[in-house]
Amino acid sequence: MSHVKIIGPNVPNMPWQDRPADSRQELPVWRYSENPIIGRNPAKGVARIFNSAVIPYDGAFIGVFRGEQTNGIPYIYLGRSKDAIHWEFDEEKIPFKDENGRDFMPRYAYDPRLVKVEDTYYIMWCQDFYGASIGLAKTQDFKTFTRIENPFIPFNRNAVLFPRKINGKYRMLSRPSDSGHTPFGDIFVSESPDMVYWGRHRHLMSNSGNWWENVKIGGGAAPIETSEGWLLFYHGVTGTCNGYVYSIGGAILDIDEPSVVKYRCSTFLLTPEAWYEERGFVPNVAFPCATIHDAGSGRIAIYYGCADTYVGLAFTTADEVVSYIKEHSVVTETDTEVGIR
Ligand code: BMA
Repeated sequence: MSHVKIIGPNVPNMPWQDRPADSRQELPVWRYSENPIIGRNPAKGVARIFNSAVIPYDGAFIGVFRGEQTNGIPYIYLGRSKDAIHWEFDEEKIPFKDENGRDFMPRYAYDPRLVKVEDTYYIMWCQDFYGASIGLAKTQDFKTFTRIENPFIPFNRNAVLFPRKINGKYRMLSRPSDSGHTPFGDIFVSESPDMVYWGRHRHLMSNSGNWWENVKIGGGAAPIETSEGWLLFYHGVTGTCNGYVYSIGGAILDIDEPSVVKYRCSTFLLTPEAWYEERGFVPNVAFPCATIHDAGSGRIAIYYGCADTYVGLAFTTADEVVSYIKEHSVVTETDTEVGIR
């Protein structure tokens, strides 16, 4: 019996696996036993797929996938699946058009997110705009993809749209950064009346004193609306003598004023421990980009990039993860204030 309600559609055909009986894990999130769900060389001309986003569509599932081409340049590919575990990818890159109907192909495109607001699906990713910045496009049928103007100036990464308007406005998380492997970074939330003009920027949360997220943080999956507030899975990064380590964190944001953090988990929810998270092109990366969740059962499947090489799947329930976040919550002034100075 679920106490924390997910507000949204029922998706009874979502992927699911019960927590293994022999799990010694105290954390509320557990890995799919058949991970990684997408292995190396998954499509023609694509060496690796990771950091990708999926969504229920037309009784099945569709997704936007970061495909690292064999020339080393990342781009976004469309994939389809009946069970959200086994995926087939289009051979061609997503054919964006601009608003005048002209072909548009970013020089590179990575870490896409896919979010439905009302009857439109929005894709947001990182691309070159005289420096790394956010690219944005919309589609209603996954056949025509209209690129909308870049929402923010460089440098910025990790854009994540909320799945509904809040007080009549679109809201988007992003992480202002630098031109390289940014050694800092907080999450901000911006609003727009029309997906074109963005403003009323608010600070959401900073990197924290928690060791696992003490270098930078960035938005992950689109926030999930629940009876406790917006449930956000994000990534938190720490630095070691061998490079960055990316873990998955969790927070609950105020439903009407999402720049206010109600609860923020002081421990990670998942950190690189499995071979496919520890070993790959960039070791020790767990990078969440999407969830599929079912309001009826409260089940949540988290899609995350593993070691910049694979896609992994992990599970939790709204009840378990929200209670855990609340029990382990530590919030500071920069979390709980509205975030304008
Ligand atoms: C970040 C992004 C992610 C990547 C991560 C680890 O800066 O580029 O795409 O997963 O680094 O390499």
